[in-house]
Amino acid sequence: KVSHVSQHPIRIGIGGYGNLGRGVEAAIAKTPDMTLVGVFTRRAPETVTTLSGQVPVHPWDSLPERTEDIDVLVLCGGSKSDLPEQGPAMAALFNTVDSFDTHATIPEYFAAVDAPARAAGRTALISCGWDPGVFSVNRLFGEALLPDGETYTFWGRGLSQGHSDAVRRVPGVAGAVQYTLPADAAVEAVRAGGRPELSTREKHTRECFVVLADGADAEAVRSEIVGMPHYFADYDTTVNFITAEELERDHAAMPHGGFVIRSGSTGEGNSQVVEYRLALESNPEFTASALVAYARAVHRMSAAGQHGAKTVFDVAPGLLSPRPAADLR
Ligand code: API
Repeated sequence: KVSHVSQHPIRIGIGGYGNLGRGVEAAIAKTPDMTLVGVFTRRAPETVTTLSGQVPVHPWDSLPERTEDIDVLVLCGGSKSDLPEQGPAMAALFNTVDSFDTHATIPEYFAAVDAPARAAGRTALISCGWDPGVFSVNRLFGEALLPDGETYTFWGRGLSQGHSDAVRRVPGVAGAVQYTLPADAAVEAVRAGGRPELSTREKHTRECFVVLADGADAEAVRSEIVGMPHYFADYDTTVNFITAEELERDHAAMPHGGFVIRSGSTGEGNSQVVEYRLALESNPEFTASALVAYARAVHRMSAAGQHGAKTVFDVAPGLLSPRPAADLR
């Protein structure tokens, strides 16, 4: 804990306690200026064990009674079915941060969260994490600094939480993980300063490992996965069926990463390549680390009267730091 941090730590609530919720707990343990009020869960609270064992666990339905003791509620649910419901409802009660990551429907999700947040005088930062989130900011930097150029995002090889969650919600699926694989030759061509035109399908492939529920029809499950809009329809996807033991034994780690590359030119054609790279041993812990840094900014923006839905583009970088502005200067 450092001395220049305010004596009043930012009080954080965790909404939902899966991989991301655990990551938020771990991230808060490493921040000097935040304290964890509790975990809120739709499961029976006594069945939830937190990492530290020290965090109180409360029923989700008790959240409306806690509006005075939580500065920022970090929503840790999935984009497929949790956040579309929880995001707007919680933005009417709390300042929130979430990691809504269905890129194509971010505009409508923004609108759904913005109205209740404005009406309640709350600040709701949506679609934060690393992509969308930190990668989005790096794409913007690349495009603003090098207007004559192309932007490329490559993910993986790694385990996408969003896609894994979407597969787990397919009827007949008892467990699943999804790996995103970048097309290595395309990555190298872009790094070398090329500007190839690459379709969604040419940049990545997707590989699923699925445990079927008892009596489920493998072919029906496979076709529902590969045809899923936003998640798989635009990619070549392979689905491998495995046992629950294999899922646990071979797929417990959750690595991920990737690159944002802006390949551009300035002046009379000097090539300028900018790359931002992530190599992550734990995708959810890094996503949670981003959510926690942005929760600090949300707390400050709310105190400054900047209400409504926000995205990472609306957050000044200095607000992410626990260090005061004068110290940063
Ligand atoms: C992928 C990326 C992962 C982005 C990170 C995060 C996640 O296809 O692997 O769901 O893990 N869209 N949104």
